[in-house]
Amino acid sequence: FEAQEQISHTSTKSYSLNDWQGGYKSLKQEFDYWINDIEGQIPPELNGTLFRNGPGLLDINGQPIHHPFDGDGMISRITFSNGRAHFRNRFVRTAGYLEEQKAGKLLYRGVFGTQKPGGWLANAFDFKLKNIANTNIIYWGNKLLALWEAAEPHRLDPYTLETLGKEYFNGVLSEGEAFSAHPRFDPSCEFDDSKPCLVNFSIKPGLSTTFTVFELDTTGRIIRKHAHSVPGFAFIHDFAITPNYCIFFHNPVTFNPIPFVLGMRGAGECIKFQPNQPTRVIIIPRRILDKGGLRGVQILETQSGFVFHHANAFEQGNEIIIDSICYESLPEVEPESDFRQTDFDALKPGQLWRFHLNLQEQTVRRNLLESRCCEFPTLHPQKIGRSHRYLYIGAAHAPSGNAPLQAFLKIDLESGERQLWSAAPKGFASEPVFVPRPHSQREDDGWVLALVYDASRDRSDVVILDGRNFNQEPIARLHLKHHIPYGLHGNFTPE
Ligand code: 3ON
Ligand code: FE
Repeated sequence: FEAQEQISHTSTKSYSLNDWQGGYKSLKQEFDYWINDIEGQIPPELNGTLFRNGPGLLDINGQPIHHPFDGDGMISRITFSNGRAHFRNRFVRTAGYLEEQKAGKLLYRGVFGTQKPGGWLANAFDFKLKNIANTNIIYWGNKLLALWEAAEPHRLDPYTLETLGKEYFNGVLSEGEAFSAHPRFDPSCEFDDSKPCLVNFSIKPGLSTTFTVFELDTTGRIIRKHAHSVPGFAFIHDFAITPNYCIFFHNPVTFNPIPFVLGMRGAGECIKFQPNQPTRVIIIPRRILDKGGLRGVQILETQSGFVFHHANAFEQGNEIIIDSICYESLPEVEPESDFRQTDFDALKPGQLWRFHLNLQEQTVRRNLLESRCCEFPTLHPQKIGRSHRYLYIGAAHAPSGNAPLQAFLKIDLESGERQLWSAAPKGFASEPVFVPRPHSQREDDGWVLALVYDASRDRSDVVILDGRNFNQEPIARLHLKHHIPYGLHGNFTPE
């Protein structure tokens, strides 16, 4: 036992917890400037805007929040234009953000355990949700929308990032109705003369769960909406699409609302992973010929596991193939724990798996594609719903074990080749976004854009990596004047 302890003490890590923690501080200031501190050169053909969303505040006027997923949404906008780049960030002026900033204190409980001061008595029977608009940001149908999966989108001005109000898509969404933070962009929709469309969903949890699927045309109009009810409580953060199907992973979890009701835990802290129950894969046809009901919906079973994010799915013969980041288990968010003290070694890593869903035999077969700890997969936008050769993913520096993201990994599914660029020991990674080079043919011909927190300077960089030569030093590294707290998702809008 003593020998073992010594090994774990002397083993060198690619990061220090103290450096990692630096990326989870609030950024209260809103900036607006041309980026002048640049290493390398911004490709002149890279024109457009990278929008990013994520928690901007990790405290409300000094009162720490319990989990980063409870942080108020802050949008960053990096616009590339003829070799130059401009930065701007703005908080989404949600009703809750404005109220709390005015009061100078926490007024809302968060889903992931943030509680109002005053103990459980001050929190019991308070079911109000603060729509924090912190998870994703998309530009679709001439609208810039900040998304949070449990409520409606907020619309922002794409240039100033001013909050314009909540978006109901001409009354198709009702007050408070959810619109998930993980829409998928179908580059060529078979039902709409091969025009692009946006597919999204919402989850209404309960004893049974209602899945609603939305499809929006290029003008931003909701042109298809259908709902399906499935037995059991579900926590579903993401999904995947193919030309004909939506695929959801119904993770094996149970929900005990009592500690939430009594003010002792956030709703998200009442979710318990069930390692001995199967994952159910729910396949909903995108076009329901028979209106409503469970008709056409297929449910397959596979091993237990927890999936937040899917990389992509496609149809092949009788199968749907789907690549997803799967965790062997999901730790509960505990009221007494502090995410700032995360013991990475005690947690299971997310790993990339391929699932073959056989619709004929109604079976699922899975195989591990990548054992390195990874999260936030992305790919060429034209490959969404189609078979893909390359994936780009945020990854740990070390090839095994669980650790914070410090690198980016390119996976070539055809040759098996891997390319990795690591920002360790002082750099911490986030979601990569792939931007195709204009008029390119090859699937990996483009750039990968990402924010990297640099603990050595306590600031963040925008890195531009070459999609083809991914293990080389970045083409450009844009040094921002400040840090950006570790974020969630974003998208690139070409000029
Ligand atoms: O009954 C409950 C009601 C409710 C409103 C059920 C419930 C818990 C599902 C729910 C709300 C869920 C929400 C609001 C979920 C929000 C999730 C979120 C903001 C982010 C998820 C991120 C996932 C991952 C994998 C993040 C990884 C981050 C890193 C690797 C750090 O850099
Ligand atoms: Fe996500």
